[in-house]
Amino acid sequence: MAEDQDILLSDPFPHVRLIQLNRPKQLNALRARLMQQLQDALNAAADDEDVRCVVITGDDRAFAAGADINELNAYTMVSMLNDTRMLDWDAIRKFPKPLIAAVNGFALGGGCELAMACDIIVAGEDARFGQPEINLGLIPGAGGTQRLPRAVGKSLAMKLNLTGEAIDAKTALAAGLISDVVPPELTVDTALEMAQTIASKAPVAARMIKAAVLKAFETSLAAGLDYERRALDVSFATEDKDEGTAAFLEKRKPDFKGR
Ligand code: CO8
Repeated sequence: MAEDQDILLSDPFPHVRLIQLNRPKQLNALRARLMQQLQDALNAAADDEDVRCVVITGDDRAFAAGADINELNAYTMVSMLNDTRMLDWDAIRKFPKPLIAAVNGFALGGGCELAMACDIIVAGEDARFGQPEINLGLIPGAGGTQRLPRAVGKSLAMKLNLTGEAIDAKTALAAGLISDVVPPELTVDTALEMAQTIASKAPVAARMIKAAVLKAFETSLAAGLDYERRALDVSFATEDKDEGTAAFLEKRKPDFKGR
């Protein structure tokens, strides 16, 4: 039954998978079970050749209000050391296909980190992004001190992490944290439309572009440019490159197969 599932899966358009976090009463707090189901869903989407782009969303009130504080309350340092949840976060980090977060309402703590682990964030005007872990005597554990400064710079990242205060979607857009702000009722549709556009492009190239852009955050410019060049060389071995260039010259739409 749907209520038993912490996440809901659907394929609303060809090649597009929608993952909806499904703990509305708890503002989609990321309990271990939800994170495990999310990992399973992403692994399945990664293995499914038919899936070319994935959208993760919550509901009207919250994308996710962070880790489940009931679980955190019971945790000790030793249980944290033994916790396998980081494997779930690794599955998100290593997900090879384009991943879009469609955020309405609260994206706090682990919820903000989950959105930031996606490749693109589309937000409703009512979205709120923040890292309130400091209010719990904790620090972020899935990128709040690492991805946030890379996205918005040191000063705003420090402010959010040290004050625990959230920013609205307009501020997040101006800071470069997100790509689009839309009326809340259009957030998921906008993300799905973007996903369809991405899914209509060459899938192998899309994966390579994702990997290359992520490299930009992890390496020197020279090493990143070398990586990009090698990936470009490899893209010339794909059937999609033959199809894409031929379609342009024949003045028709390309039909990419992901090969
Ligand atoms: N965990 C558990 N339950 C939650 C959470 C949460 N994070 N957030 C909200 N809820 C529950 C509330 O307890 C409440 O339950 P009930 O109805 O049974 O009382 C229900 O959701 C609705 O919440 P509120 O009544 O509080 O709704 P409000 O609109 O008044 O407030 C807020 C909304 C401001 C979002 C408020 O709920 C809040 O501050 N939530 C906590 C936000 C937070 O501190 N998040 C950070 C958590 S720590 C974290 O994410 C660390 C990440 C580390 C990642 C790596 C892990 C291994």
